[in-house]
Amino acid sequence: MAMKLYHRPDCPFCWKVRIFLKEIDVDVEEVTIALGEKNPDIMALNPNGTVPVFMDGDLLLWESAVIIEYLADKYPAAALMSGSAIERADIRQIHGYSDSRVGKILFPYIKHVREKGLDFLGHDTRQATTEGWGEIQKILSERLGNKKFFGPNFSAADCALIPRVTLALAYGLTFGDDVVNLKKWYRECVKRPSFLATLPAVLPGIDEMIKPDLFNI
Ligand SMILES: N[C@@H](CCC(=O)N[C@@H](CS)C(=O)NCC(=O)O)C(=O)O
Repeated sequence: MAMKLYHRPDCPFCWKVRIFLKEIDVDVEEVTIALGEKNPDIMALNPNGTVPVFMDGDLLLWESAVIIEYLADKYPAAALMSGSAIERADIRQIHGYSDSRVGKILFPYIKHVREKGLDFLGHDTRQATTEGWGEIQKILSERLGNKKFFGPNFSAADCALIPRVTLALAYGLTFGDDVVNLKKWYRECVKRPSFLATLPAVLPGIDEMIKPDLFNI
């Protein structure tokens, strides 16, 4: 039986899984959900009621990090979770940081801009986002050092971070001047076919499609 993915195109958890699926080059049937939609299949399949929801035959998974771990185990040749025990722990750590800390900092800002636009952004959200986003970039840039990617090669951690960073930029945040390593990493990532093939056609609250020059950083 084919694999099936319920997802929302702009959801960073779903987008991460879609990039991963492209990287391992497997076919998956996609069911697309709109922002705010309470899809009855998802409510029946996932006790948390969230996307992504993934099926592979009889297997049903509803946590994006678990989906990624499962696919990495099933398709080890793609080497998205490769390297020594230390390197693999590092990939998992950055993946977790992306899902938790990065998501937590960016979500209130993106939700606000999505619903009300930049003009009405309150002082507290602006300050928390500016400080948090600055700290995140610094930490990630330092973690990268001279490496091209967050793993020994392109990895699950990179899959997780690309949507987060792209959403931050698309909703109006910018890179700091001093995060040279992170900018270099991003320039590499946006060239990848897996990124280009999974870009959402539209982002809620943004009138136009994502502009290609967004990635000319
Ligand atoms: N821990 C979950 C989080 C997934 C999640 O929060 N998805 C959001 C979209 S980005 C969602 O479905 N929200 C709908 C809702 O909570 O009703 C995962 O990693 O899969």
